[in-house]
Amino acid sequence: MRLRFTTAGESHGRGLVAVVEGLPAGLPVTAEWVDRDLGRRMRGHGRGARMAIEQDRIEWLAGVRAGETLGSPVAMLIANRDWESWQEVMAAEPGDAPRERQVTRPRPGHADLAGVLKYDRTDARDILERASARETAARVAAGALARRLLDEFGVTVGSHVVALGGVVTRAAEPPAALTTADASPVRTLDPDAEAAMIARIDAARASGDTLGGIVEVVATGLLPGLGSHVSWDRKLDGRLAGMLMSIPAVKGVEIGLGFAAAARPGSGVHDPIIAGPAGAAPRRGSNNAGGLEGGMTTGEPLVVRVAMKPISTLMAPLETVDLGSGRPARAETERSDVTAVPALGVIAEAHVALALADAMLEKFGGDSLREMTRNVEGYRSQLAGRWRGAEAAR
Ligand code: EPS
Repeated sequence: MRLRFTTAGESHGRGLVAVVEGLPAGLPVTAEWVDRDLGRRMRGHGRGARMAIEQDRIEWLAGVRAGETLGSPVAMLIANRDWESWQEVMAAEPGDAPRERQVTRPRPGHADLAGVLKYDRTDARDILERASARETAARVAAGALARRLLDEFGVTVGSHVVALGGVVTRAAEPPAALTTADASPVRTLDPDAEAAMIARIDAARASGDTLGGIVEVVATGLLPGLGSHVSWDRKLDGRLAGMLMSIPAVKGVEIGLGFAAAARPGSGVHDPIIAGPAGAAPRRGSNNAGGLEGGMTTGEPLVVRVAMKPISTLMAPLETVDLGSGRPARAETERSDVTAVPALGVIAEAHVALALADAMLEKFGGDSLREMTRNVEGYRSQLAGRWRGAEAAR
């Protein structure tokens, strides 16, 4: 990987940290740019009380000077405002771990049980603090820097919700601009579905239940040939799917037609290659491939769908076992969200941006933005020259 990132931080600890390494020097960045995506992640009908407490924004810790990256690792801090109420429970220095806020009744579907067994903990808080989807704020901050790099090359990444709680949208045009879906409280482009989704969320909240759904991410402005067919770990579809499957509660990823392609004959799946005017690149008759063939971008929009299960903290809790007594119990009811599907779109965008920026850096390299730009321009003219050459040979 050319673009590496890691995060640290517990949900109710002091804050979250994101470290991004591999960005070229000279990339203009501002905290405002990163904060915009952090703000988008916090919204959405169905979020819980925590989002009214937090006001996620970054503080630069390293790697940026006078509004430009230095080529060194970029470190960002997102403070947890809620830390104020959790300082004692989450204190780092040695001492008796406070008994209040202990979690001993693991929630089915959460990391609680497997985590305490694996890490030999008695309090599932030691697990859930890190397993909490709060950590995705740091991923979104990292993704915002990747998006900034893509932006230099005309690549956009947007998303919208296509299903929530069983309500499915009518086939919609992919979002033309990043912010199109942001106007909707559930980040959907279908107004009828929007009303039905909101009603489902309100009903789920009333009955102590939670909801999952599906988001679609679309990236445009891509050059053909990002990723590679030559080795399994260089295929861009695998890299994208791996990243997207790492988002908490995600259970499925589809590219283009996805699972539906398996039921169609080849003639109904593959996108015809149609000759353009003399000297111009050919175009595709459709984009069922979702912008990827042979593990490489085709130059068509990248279309990826991500499915999220319902959040595992139910206010009407499921059956579990108390870790102390081994006896049957009702699962823990931590404050949580009814759904985070609208936020999932923003988080998935961040991962798609990170995967694409990584693939751009792999192909075009460069220690500075200027060097990378030169390399991109060189490839663009090489591609244009190919079709001009073909015209001459006609
Ligand atoms: C989460 C529980 C809730 C959510 C949280 C994820 O937090 P809390 O336990 O503080 O009420 O709000 O999401 C975020 C804090 C966030 O930033 O997305 C969980 O248990 O996963």
